[in-house]
Amino acid sequence: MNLLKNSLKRETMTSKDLMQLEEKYGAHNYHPLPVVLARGEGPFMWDVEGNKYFDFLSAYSAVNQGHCHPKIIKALTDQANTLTLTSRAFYNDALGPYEKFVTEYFGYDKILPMNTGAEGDETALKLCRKWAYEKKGVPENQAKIIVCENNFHGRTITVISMSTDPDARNGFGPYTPGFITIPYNDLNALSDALNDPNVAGFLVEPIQGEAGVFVPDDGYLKMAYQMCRDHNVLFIADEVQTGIARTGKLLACDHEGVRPDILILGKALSGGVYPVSAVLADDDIMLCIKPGEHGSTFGGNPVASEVAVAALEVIRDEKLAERAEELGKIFRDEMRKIDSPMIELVRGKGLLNAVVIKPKNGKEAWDVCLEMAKNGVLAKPTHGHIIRFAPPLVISEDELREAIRLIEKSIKSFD
Ligand code: IF1
Repeated sequence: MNLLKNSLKRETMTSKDLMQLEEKYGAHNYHPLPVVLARGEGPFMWDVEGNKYFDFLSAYSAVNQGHCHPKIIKALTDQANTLTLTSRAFYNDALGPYEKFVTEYFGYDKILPMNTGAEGDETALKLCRKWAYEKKGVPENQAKIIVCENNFHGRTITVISMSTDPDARNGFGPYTPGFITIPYNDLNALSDALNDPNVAGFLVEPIQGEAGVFVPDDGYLKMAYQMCRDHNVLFIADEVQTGIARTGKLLACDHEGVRPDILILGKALSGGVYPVSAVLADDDIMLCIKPGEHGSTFGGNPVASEVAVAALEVIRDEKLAERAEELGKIFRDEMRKIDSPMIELVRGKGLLNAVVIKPKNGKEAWDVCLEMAKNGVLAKPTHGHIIRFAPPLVISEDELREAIRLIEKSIKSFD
């Protein structure tokens, strides 16, 4: 505890010292793996003692382009040395070019720039409600939005009002009204819910990330989109985690040829170097929001704009969607070959994958993750029995195969 009183010299501090600081001075809203990271490059990270790890979380799919990608870092530092923030009270010379670039890239009329994923979701909900009153003719304050059980859309009060996860929700009421919850991957339930004429939108993750990388049946998104269309209901895709090449296509909705009415992006939109999120829609919807009705101090700032353009160029130039598709197949094939009673199921799409762990002798997913960390692979358990595997998409095939060998060694150490 002396350490906490004396001057803090970061270079001389051990992992243990640094973990103690977080424990003492930080809120206890996380339970991290006991690894303290100090550097990252491509698919790798190093801890303060210099141990090297494969990153198989990618900051929950934010670092798709790899850690400290030189092109994105150059965009960040160049712009940071020039102009960082003006607010939207004035124009800036980076926002317009970014808006043109990003709308052409994803094929929408307009973008509304925000910072975090949760803000993107909040923005989409506001936009959907506004559209319902102005265009669909829903009576004032009656709009409803359909959401799915086991969703994850972030941490704000309204977003957790849509949640069915007790940890995310309990103790934070009262909740925002106006949501109808249906089971995920259930078209009959959607069909019933759509009969309510005040329904304005259907908000869905194309693959449920937090739920444990739950991939819906083939055709689910396409049918859901069609049903929404038939009822004049907006199909809103939260691609904060699944978007930007992670699942083997630019968007996970692309696997089924679905073009969402409202698209929410975040995380890898900046390659993980800066909080950048976005809501995309066509004029008919986006222009329902007028000046003064929504915004953010930081949204659309020059640094965010330049970083996002660079991050999206890297995705295209390095063909990261194609890589994710190919490497994802290898990952699932190789993981399914591992002969261990602890591997119950391997699922996923592209490089967004999960392994369902069957506990053995009291050892569960958390213990497997600790063992993997010891062997040089970082991944995080979710719901106690699932491990998510999502490396940066720039990982090479040889590196991926080496990581798989380390994962296999870790799991087999419990035999
Ligand atoms: C945390 C999970 C992942 C998201 C989708 C919006 C957001 C997220 C589909 C909000 C954020 C993160 C947040 C992170 C944990 C993480 C997560 F396990 F909780 F579910 F990725 F799988 N939509 N997901 O996945 O974005 O406001 O955080 O920028 O620690 O809460 P944000």
